[in-house]
Amino acid sequence: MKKSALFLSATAGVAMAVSASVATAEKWDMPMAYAATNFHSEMGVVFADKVREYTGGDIDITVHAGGSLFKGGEIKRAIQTGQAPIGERFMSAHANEAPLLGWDNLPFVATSYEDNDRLWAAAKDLVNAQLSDLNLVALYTCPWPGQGFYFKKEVTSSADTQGIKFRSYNSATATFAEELGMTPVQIEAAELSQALATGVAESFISSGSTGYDRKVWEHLTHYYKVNAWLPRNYVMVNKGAWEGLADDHQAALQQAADETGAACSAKSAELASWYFEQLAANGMSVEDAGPEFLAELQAIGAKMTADWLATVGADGQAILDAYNAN
Ligand code: PCA
Repeated sequence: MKKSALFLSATAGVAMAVSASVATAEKWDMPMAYAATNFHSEMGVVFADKVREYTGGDIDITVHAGGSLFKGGEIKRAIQTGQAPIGERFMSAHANEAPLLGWDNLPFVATSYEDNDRLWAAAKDLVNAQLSDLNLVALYTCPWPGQGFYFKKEVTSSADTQGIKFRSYNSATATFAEELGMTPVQIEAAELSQALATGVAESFISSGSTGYDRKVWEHLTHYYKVNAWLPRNYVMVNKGAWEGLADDHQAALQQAADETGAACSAKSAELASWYFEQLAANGMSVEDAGPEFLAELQAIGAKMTADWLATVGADGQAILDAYNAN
């Protein structure tokens, strides 16, 4: 029961308190950035259902997928400022503002779900402290499948990538593109099909998941598996909204979040190769990146990790040291 309902029960009697507690069931809008049919968004609905169940209906979350309530690029700000109490976003998209949040976008550092979990374990406390400074509390995180490159032609080395218009999703991918001689433009997944259709972009890096969601076979022909990193989305709550919850509600949300985070990770791993099958079934060539291209990507990746460490400093080194120690 909410504090306001308790106050009413003291002043206006039990009957009033009962109706007040029903009437004040907390309604939370939850903006999410990706397609409603994407597993991240479906898991958001699972989370909302669990929260309703575990709070006995006291907290009623409505998911708004596909950037329909706030666009992907607006979601964090909306939650920081309390325009929405809860929402979901791609964590490394915030690395331009808080470089530590690029921990999951380090090329070739953690290329499997297991290693990505270990890296998250090493990063979690520092990431949570950073988010707290941004007035946010992370409830759960969930990885995308490994990242590879989409093109509309065969690519065997950076000689083939010069001058290509590249859709980036954060500052690290823009850097990656520039190192390959491409021209980056940041575009939300929700606007990706249109950008490809109009020629604003003709290449991007992502998982098979986003290529599938956006039917990119309508515009592109080649996917090169690289598994460069497995970046995470996270569900975040406004810190004030979180601290204003009664202890039992906090515990209920955390339980729902822990269960959903685990289920979402498992779903991501389960779907990873299925997405590739769908790309191939729709006519795309889906192959491992060739040795020359891969060697170039690895060299760029090493430089990007070094740059990240130089920017983030001791906290970044502490994350990689802890990760490498176990
Ligand atoms: N899909 C998201 C982020 C990472 C991914 O696999 C996107 O391309 O926007």
